[in-house]
Amino acid sequence: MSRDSHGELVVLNEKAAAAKAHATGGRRRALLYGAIAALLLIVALALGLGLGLGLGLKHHHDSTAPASTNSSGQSLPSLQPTPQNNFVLDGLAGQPPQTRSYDFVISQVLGAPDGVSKPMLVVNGMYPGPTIEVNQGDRIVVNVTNLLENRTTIHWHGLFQNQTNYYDGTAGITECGIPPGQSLVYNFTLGDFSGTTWWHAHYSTQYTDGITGALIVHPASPPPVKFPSWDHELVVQVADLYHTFSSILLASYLSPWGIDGTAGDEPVPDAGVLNGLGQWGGGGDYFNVRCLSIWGSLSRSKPL
Ligand SMILES: *[C@@H]1O[C@H](CO)[C@@H](O)[C@H](O)[C@H]1NC(C)=O
Ligand SMILES: *[C@@H]1O[C@H](CO)[C@@H](O)[C@H](O)[C@H]1NC(C)=O
Ligand SMILES: *[C@@H]1O[C@H](CO)[C@@H](O)[C@H](O)[C@H]1NC(C)=O
Ligand SMILES: *[C@@H]1O[C@H](CO)[C@@H](O)[C@H](O)[C@H]1NC(C)=O
Ligand SMILES: *[C@@H]1O[C@H](CO)[C@@H](O)[C@H](O)[C@H]1NC(C)=O
Ligand SMILES: [Cu+2]
Repeated sequence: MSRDSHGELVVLNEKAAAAKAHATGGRRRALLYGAIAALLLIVALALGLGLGLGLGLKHHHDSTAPASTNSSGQSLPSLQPTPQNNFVLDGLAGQPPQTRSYDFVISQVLGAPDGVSKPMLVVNGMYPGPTIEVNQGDRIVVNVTNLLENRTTIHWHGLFQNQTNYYDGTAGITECGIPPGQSLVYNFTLGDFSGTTWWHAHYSTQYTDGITGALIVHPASPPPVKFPSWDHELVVQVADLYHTFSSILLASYLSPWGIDGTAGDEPVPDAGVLNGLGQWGGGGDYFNVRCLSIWGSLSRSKPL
Protein backbone atom coordinates (compact mmCIF):
# COMPACT_ATOMS: atom_id res chain seq x y z
CA MET A 1 0.00 0.00 0.00
CA SER A 2 2.57 2.56 1.11
CA ARG A 3 4.97 1.39 -1.60
CA ASP A 4 2.20 1.87 -4.24
CA SER A 5 1.37 5.38 -3.08
CA HIS A 6 5.08 6.24 -3.04
CA GLY A 7 5.28 5.03 -6.68
CA GLU A 8 2.27 7.13 -7.60
CA LEU A 9 3.85 10.18 -5.97
CA VAL A 10 6.99 9.73 -8.10
CA VAL A 11 4.94 9.46 -11.33
CA LEU A 12 2.99 12.60 -10.46
CA ASN A 13 6.24 14.43 -9.77
CA GLU A 14 7.56 13.30 -13.16
CA LYS A 15 4.48 14.61 -14.99
CA ALA A 16 4.65 17.86 -13.10
CA ALA A 17 8.34 18.17 -13.93
CA ALA A 18 7.68 17.62 -17.66
CA ALA A 19 5.00 20.32 -17.68
CA LYS A 20 7.25 22.86 -15.97
CA ALA A 21 9.49 25.36 -17.76
CA HIS A 22 13.02 24.18 -18.74
CA ALA A 23 14.50 26.59 -16.23
CA THR A 24 13.20 24.56 -13.28
CA GLY A 25 13.61 21.16 -15.03
CA GLY A 26 17.06 20.46 -13.58
CA ARG A 27 16.02 21.09 -10.00
CA ARG A 28 12.89 18.97 -10.48
CA ARG A 29 14.94 16.11 -11.91
CA ALA A 30 17.36 16.31 -8.98
CA LEU A 31 14.37 16.17 -6.57
CA LEU A 32 12.94 13.23 -8.52
CA TYR A 33 16.21 11.28 -8.36
CA GLY A 34 16.38 12.09 -4.65
CA ALA A 35 12.87 10.73 -4.18
CA ILE A 36 13.69 7.53 -6.12
CA ALA A 37 16.89 7.06 -4.09
CA ALA A 38 14.91 7.51 -0.86
CA LEU A 39 12.33 5.00 -2.12
CA LEU A 40 15.05 2.43 -2.90
CA LEU A 41 16.49 2.98 0.58
CA ILE A 42 13.06 2.35 2.13
CA VAL A 43 12.62 -0.81 0.05
CA ALA A 44 16.14 -1.95 1.04
CA LEU A 45 15.38 -1.24 4.70
CA ALA A 46 12.08 -3.11 4.44
CA LEU A 47 13.85 -6.08 2.82
CA GLY A 48 16.52 -6.03 5.50
CA LEU A 49 13.95 -5.84 8.28
CA GLY A 50 11.86 -8.55 6.64
CA LEU A 51 14.85 -10.87 6.37
CA GLY A 52 15.92 -10.06 9.90
CA LEU A 53 12.43 -10.70 11.22
CA GLY A 54 12.14 -13.90 9.24
CA LEU A 55 15.44 -15.16 10.59
CA GLY A 56 14.51 -13.91 14.05
CA LEU A 57 11.22 -15.79 13.95
CA LYS A 58 12.92 -18.96 12.73
CA HIS A 59 15.48 -18.63 15.47
CA HIS A 60 12.63 -18.12 17.96
CA HIS A 61 10.99 -21.31 16.80
CA ASP A 62 14.13 -23.31 17.47
CA SER A 63 14.42 -21.89 20.96
CA THR A 64 10.81 -22.76 21.83
CA ALA A 65 11.55 -26.47 21.76
CA PRO A 66 10.23 -27.56 25.16
CA ALA A 67 12.83 -27.10 27.86
CA SER A 68 12.90 -30.25 29.95
CA THR A 69 14.84 -28.49 32.69
CA ASN A 70 14.03 -25.52 34.91
CA SER A 71 16.22 -22.43 35.12
CA SER A 72 18.58 -24.14 37.57
CA GLY A 73 19.14 -26.89 34.99
CA GLN A 74 17.33 -29.57 36.99
CA SER A 75 15.03 -31.85 35.02
CA LEU A 76 11.32 -31.19 35.43
CA PRO A 77 9.07 -33.84 36.94
CA SER A 78 6.26 -35.15 34.72
CA LEU A 79 2.67 -33.95 34.79
CA GLN A 80 0.50 -36.38 36.76
CA PRO A 81 -2.86 -37.48 35.34
CA THR A 82 -5.77 -35.72 37.03
CA PRO A 83 -7.89 -38.41 38.75
CA GLN A 84 -11.25 -38.74 37.00
CA ASN A 85 -13.12 -38.21 40.26
CA ASN A 86 -11.85 -34.62 40.09
CA PHE A 87 -14.56 -34.12 37.46
CA VAL A 88 -17.36 -35.92 39.30
CA LEU A 89 -19.23 -33.76 41.81
CA ASP A 90 -19.93 -35.24 45.21
CA GLY A 91 -23.34 -33.75 45.84
CA LEU A 92 -22.84 -31.84 49.05
CA ALA A 93 -26.50 -30.85 49.24
CA GLY A 94 -27.91 -30.85 52.74
CA GLN A 95 -24.57 -30.66 54.53
CA PRO A 96 -24.36 -27.99 57.24
CA PRO A 97 -22.27 -24.87 56.50
CA GLN A 98 -18.62 -25.62 57.10
CA THR A 99 -15.04 -24.71 56.28
CA ARG A 100 -13.61 -26.59 53.28
CA SER A 101 -9.81 -26.69 53.32
CA TYR A 102 -7.44 -27.37 50.45
CA ASP A 103 -3.69 -27.48 49.95
CA PHE A 104 -2.40 -26.14 46.64
CA VAL A 105 1.27 -26.66 45.76
CA ILE A 106 2.25 -24.83 42.57
CA SER A 107 5.19 -26.15 40.59
CA GLN A 108 6.69 -26.44 37.12
CA VAL A 109 6.38 -29.78 35.31
CA LEU A 110 6.82 -31.23 31.83
CA GLY A 111 3.44 -32.18 30.37
CA ALA A 112 1.89 -33.18 27.06
CA PRO A 113 -1.86 -32.50 27.30
CA ASP A 114 -2.34 -33.15 23.56
CA GLY A 115 0.73 -35.31 22.99
CA VAL A 116 3.12 -32.39 22.42
CA SER A 117 5.62 -31.93 25.23
CA LYS A 118 5.77 -28.50 26.94
CA PRO A 119 6.79 -26.99 30.28
CA MET A 120 3.70 -26.35 32.39
CA LEU A 121 2.84 -24.57 35.64
CA VAL A 122 0.34 -26.60 37.65
CA VAL A 123 -1.30 -27.11 41.04
CA ASN A 124 -0.56 -30.38 42.84
CA GLY A 125 1.24 -31.72 39.76
CA MET A 126 -1.89 -31.98 37.62
CA TYR A 127 -3.84 -30.18 34.91
CA PRO A 128 -6.52 -29.09 35.47
CA GLY A 129 -5.93 -28.69 39.20
CA PRO A 130 -8.18 -29.76 42.08
CA THR A 131 -11.89 -29.02 41.82
CA ILE A 132 -13.14 -26.91 44.72
CA GLU A 133 -16.69 -27.96 45.52
CA VAL A 134 -18.60 -26.23 48.30
CA ASN A 135 -22.06 -25.15 49.37
CA GLN A 136 -23.24 -21.56 49.41
CA GLY A 137 -22.51 -20.28 52.91
CA ASP A 138 -19.36 -22.37 53.36
CA ARG A 139 -15.92 -20.93 54.09
CA ILE A 140 -13.04 -21.76 51.73
CA VAL A 141 -9.51 -22.01 53.12
CA VAL A 142 -6.71 -22.73 50.66
CA ASN A 143 -3.06 -22.89 51.66
CA VAL A 144 -1.22 -22.01 48.44
CA THR A 145 2.49 -22.86 48.36
CA ASN A 146 4.62 -21.46 45.57
CA LEU A 147 7.44 -23.70 44.32
CA LEU A 148 7.92 -21.65 41.13
CA GLU A 149 10.89 -19.41 40.40
CA ASN A 150 8.53 -16.41 40.04
CA ARG A 151 5.82 -14.98 42.24
CA THR A 152 2.27 -16.28 41.79
CA THR A 153 -1.30 -15.75 43.06
CA ILE A 154 -4.59 -17.59 42.83
CA HIS A 155 -7.71 -15.65 41.86
CA TRP A 156 -11.16 -17.01 42.72
CA HIS A 157 -13.05 -15.93 39.64
CA GLY A 158 -16.36 -14.16 40.03
CA LEU A 159 -16.62 -14.23 43.83
CA PHE A 160 -17.61 -11.09 45.72
CA GLN A 161 -14.82 -11.17 48.35
CA ASN A 162 -16.95 -8.84 50.45
CA GLN A 163 -14.61 -7.58 53.23
CA THR A 164 -11.81 -9.94 52.12
CA ASN A 165 -10.68 -8.28 48.93
CA TYR A 166 -7.05 -8.88 49.99
CA TYR A 167 -7.75 -12.57 49.21
CA ASP A 168 -8.97 -11.81 45.67
CA GLY A 169 -5.60 -12.94 44.33
CA THR A 170 -5.02 -10.30 41.68
CA ALA A 171 -1.29 -9.57 41.54
CA GLY A 172 -0.43 -5.88 41.65
CA ILE A 173 -4.02 -4.96 42.58
CA THR A 174 -4.99 -6.70 45.82
CA GLU A 175 -1.72 -8.46 46.64
CA CYS A 176 1.94 -8.45 45.67
CA GLY A 177 2.11 -12.15 44.84
CA ILE A 178 3.37 -15.12 46.84
CA PRO A 179 7.19 -15.11 46.68
CA PRO A 180 9.00 -18.26 45.52
CA GLY A 181 9.17 -20.85 48.30
CA GLN A 182 6.46 -19.22 50.43
CA SER A 183 2.79 -19.88 51.23
CA LEU A 184 -0.33 -17.79 51.58
CA VAL A 185 -3.55 -19.03 53.20
CA TYR A 186 -6.57 -17.66 51.33
CA ASN A 187 -9.58 -17.63 53.65
CA PHE A 188 -12.97 -16.31 52.57
CA THR A 189 -16.72 -16.89 52.48
CA LEU A 190 -18.94 -16.77 49.41
CA GLY A 191 -21.63 -14.26 50.30
CA ASP A 192 -24.63 -14.70 48.02
CA PHE A 193 -22.64 -16.36 45.26
CA SER A 194 -23.63 -19.77 43.91
CA GLY A 195 -22.85 -21.36 40.56
CA THR A 196 -20.08 -22.78 38.39
CA THR A 197 -16.88 -20.78 38.16
CA TRP A 198 -13.12 -21.35 38.22
CA TRP A 199 -9.93 -20.42 39.98
CA HIS A 200 -6.71 -19.51 38.16
CA ALA A 201 -3.29 -17.95 38.61
CA HIS A 202 -3.48 -14.17 38.32
CA TYR A 203 0.18 -13.35 37.93
CA SER A 204 1.31 -12.46 34.41
CA THR A 205 0.27 -15.16 31.91
CA GLN A 206 0.85 -18.11 34.27
CA TYR A 207 -2.67 -19.51 34.08
CA THR A 208 -2.33 -20.24 30.37
CA ASP A 209 0.51 -22.64 31.28
CA GLY A 210 -1.87 -24.72 33.41
CA ILE A 211 -2.75 -23.14 36.79
CA THR A 212 -6.54 -23.51 36.52
CA GLY A 213 -9.35 -25.52 38.07
CA ALA A 214 -13.09 -25.62 38.66
CA LEU A 215 -14.85 -23.89 41.55
CA ILE A 216 -18.39 -25.15 42.14
CA VAL A 217 -20.72 -23.52 44.65
CA HIS A 218 -24.02 -25.36 45.16
CA PRO A 219 -26.93 -23.01 45.87
CA ALA A 220 -28.45 -23.12 49.34
CA SER A 221 -32.00 -23.06 48.01
CA PRO A 222 -33.47 -26.19 46.34
CA PRO A 223 -34.07 -26.04 42.55
CA PRO A 224 -37.41 -24.68 41.33
CA VAL A 225 -40.28 -27.17 41.72
CA LYS A 226 -40.61 -28.14 38.05
CA PHE A 227 -36.85 -28.31 37.43
CA PRO A 228 -36.00 -31.62 35.66
CA SER A 229 -34.22 -34.14 37.85
CA TRP A 230 -30.68 -35.30 37.01
CA ASP A 231 -28.63 -38.37 37.85
CA HIS A 232 -25.15 -36.96 38.30
CA GLU A 233 -23.12 -33.83 37.89
CA LEU A 234 -19.86 -33.80 35.93
CA VAL A 235 -17.45 -30.94 35.34
CA VAL A 236 -16.23 -30.35 31.79
CA GLN A 237 -13.45 -27.76 31.46
CA VAL A 238 -12.75 -26.47 27.96
CA ALA A 239 -9.47 -24.63 27.36
CA ASP A 240 -7.11 -23.35 24.68
CA LEU A 241 -3.71 -24.97 24.61
CA TYR A 242 -0.46 -23.30 23.49
CA HIS A 243 2.58 -25.44 22.71
CA THR A 244 4.91 -22.54 23.50
CA PHE A 245 5.57 -21.49 27.10
CA SER A 246 3.54 -18.32 27.76
CA SER A 247 6.42 -16.00 28.75
CA ILE A 248 7.93 -16.61 25.28
CA LEU A 249 4.58 -15.90 23.60
CA LEU A 250 4.14 -12.79 25.76
CA ALA A 251 7.57 -11.41 24.82
CA SER A 252 6.87 -11.73 21.09
CA TYR A 253 3.30 -10.41 21.51
CA LEU A 254 4.69 -7.27 23.21
CA SER A 255 7.50 -6.79 20.68
CA PRO A 256 7.08 -3.95 18.14
CA TRP A 257 6.64 -6.47 15.29
CA GLY A 258 4.12 -8.58 17.19
CA ILE A 259 3.88 -12.33 17.24
CA ASP A 260 3.48 -12.87 13.49
CA GLY A 261 4.74 -9.64 11.96
CA THR A 262 1.73 -7.53 12.95
CA ALA A 263 1.85 -5.68 16.26
CA GLY A 264 -1.13 -6.49 18.48
CA ASP A 265 -2.00 -9.87 16.94
CA GLU A 266 -2.75 -12.31 19.74
CA PRO A 267 -1.21 -15.79 19.68
CA VAL A 268 -3.41 -18.43 18.10
CA PRO A 269 -3.82 -21.54 20.30
CA ASP A 270 -2.29 -24.72 18.88
CA ALA A 271 -5.02 -26.99 20.19
CA GLY A 272 -7.88 -27.27 22.63
CA VAL A 273 -8.38 -29.54 25.61
CA LEU A 274 -11.33 -31.00 27.49
CA ASN A 275 -10.55 -31.63 31.16
CA GLY A 276 -6.87 -31.26 30.29
CA LEU A 277 -6.77 -33.76 27.42
CA GLY A 278 -6.56 -33.05 23.72
CA GLN A 279 -5.20 -34.45 20.50
CA TRP A 280 -2.66 -32.99 18.12
CA GLY A 281 -0.94 -34.61 15.15
CA GLY A 282 -2.16 -38.06 16.11
CA GLY A 283 -0.95 -37.83 19.71
CA GLY A 284 -2.73 -37.24 22.97
CA ASP A 285 -5.09 -38.92 25.33
CA TYR A 286 -8.85 -38.65 25.83
CA PHE A 287 -11.73 -39.47 28.06
CA ASN A 288 -14.54 -41.74 26.92
CA VAL A 289 -17.75 -40.32 28.29
CA ARG A 290 -20.93 -42.22 27.66
CA CYS A 291 -24.07 -40.67 29.02
CA LEU A 292 -26.24 -43.59 30.09
CA SER A 293 -28.85 -43.81 32.81
CA ILE A 294 -26.66 -46.27 34.73
CA TRP A 295 -23.97 -44.91 37.03
CA GLY A 296 -20.41 -46.09 36.52
CA SER A 297 -20.22 -45.43 32.80
CA LEU A 298 -17.52 -42.76 32.98
CA SER A 299 -14.24 -44.22 31.87
CA ARG A 300 -10.88 -42.95 30.75
CA SER A 301 -9.08 -44.74 27.97
CA LYS A 302 -5.95 -44.56 25.89
CA PRO A 303 -6.27 -44.00 22.16
CA LEU A 304 -6.25 -47.27 20.20
C1 LIG B 1 0.93 -24.34 54.06
O1 LIG B 1 1.60 -25.38 53.38
C2 LIG B 1 3.01 -25.36 53.56
C3 LIG B 1 3.61 -26.43 52.66
O2 LIG B 1 3.05 -27.66 52.93
C4 LIG B 1 3.35 -25.56 55.02
O3 LIG B 1 4.74 -25.49 55.20
C5 LIG B 1 2.67 -24.48 55.84
O4 LIG B 1 2.89 -24.73 57.23
C6 LIG B 1 1.19 -24.45 55.56
N1 LIG B 1 0.61 -23.30 56.24
C7 LIG B 1 -0.44 -23.41 57.06
C8 LIG B 1 -0.88 -22.15 57.72
O5 LIG B 1 -1.01 -24.46 57.27
C1 LIG C 1 14.22 -26.86 39.70
O1 LIG C 1 13.67 -28.17 39.87
C2 LIG C 1 14.08 -28.82 41.07
C3 LIG C 1 13.55 -30.25 41.02
O2 LIG C 1 12.19 -30.26 40.70
C4 LIG C 1 13.57 -28.01 42.27
O3 LIG C 1 13.98 -28.63 43.47
C5 LIG C 1 14.13 -26.60 42.20
O4 LIG C 1 13.60 -25.82 43.26
C6 LIG C 1 13.77 -25.97 40.87
N1 LIG C 1 14.40 -24.66 40.78
C7 LIG C 1 13.73 -23.60 40.33
C8 LIG C 1 14.50 -22.33 40.30
O5 LIG C 1 12.57 -23.66 39.97
C1 LIG D 1 9.66 -16.21 35.31
O1 LIG D 1 9.47 -14.90 34.83
C2 LIG D 1 10.35 -14.54 33.76
C3 LIG D 1 10.11 -13.07 33.47
O2 LIG D 1 8.78 -12.83 33.17
C4 LIG D 1 10.06 -15.42 32.56
O3 LIG D 1 10.91 -15.11 31.49
C5 LIG D 1 10.26 -16.87 32.97
O4 LIG D 1 9.89 -17.72 31.89
C6 LIG D 1 9.38 -17.20 34.17
N1 LIG D 1 9.66 -18.56 34.58
C7 LIG D 1 8.71 -19.45 34.79
C8 LIG D 1 9.16 -20.83 35.16
O5 LIG D 1 7.53 -19.18 34.68
C1 LIG E 1 -20.92 -6.96 52.53
O1 LIG E 1 -20.83 -7.29 53.88
C2 LIG E 1 -21.45 -6.33 54.75
C3 LIG E 1 -21.13 -6.72 56.18
O2 LIG E 1 -21.47 -8.06 56.41
C4 LIG E 1 -22.94 -6.27 54.46
O3 LIG E 1 -23.55 -5.31 55.25
C5 LIG E 1 -23.13 -5.93 52.98
O4 LIG E 1 -24.51 -6.01 52.66
C6 LIG E 1 -22.37 -6.88 52.09
N1 LIG E 1 -22.45 -6.39 50.73
C7 LIG E 1 -22.80 -7.17 49.71
C8 LIG E 1 -22.83 -6.53 48.36
O5 LIG E 1 -23.09 -8.36 49.85
C1 LIG F 1 -10.18 -17.94 58.51
O1 LIG F 1 -10.82 -16.73 58.90
C2 LIG F 1 -11.72 -16.85 59.99
C3 LIG F 1 -12.44 -15.54 60.16
O2 LIG F 1 -11.52 -14.50 60.28
C4 LIG F 1 -10.94 -17.30 61.22
O3 LIG F 1 -11.83 -17.49 62.30
C5 LIG F 1 -10.21 -18.61 60.93
O4 LIG F 1 -9.38 -18.95 62.03
C6 LIG F 1 -9.36 -18.47 59.67
N1 LIG F 1 -8.83 -19.80 59.33
C7 LIG F 1 -7.54 -20.01 59.03
C8 LIG F 1 -7.14 -21.41 58.72
O5 LIG F 1 -6.74 -19.11 58.99
CU1 LIG G 1 -10.71 -14.81 36.50
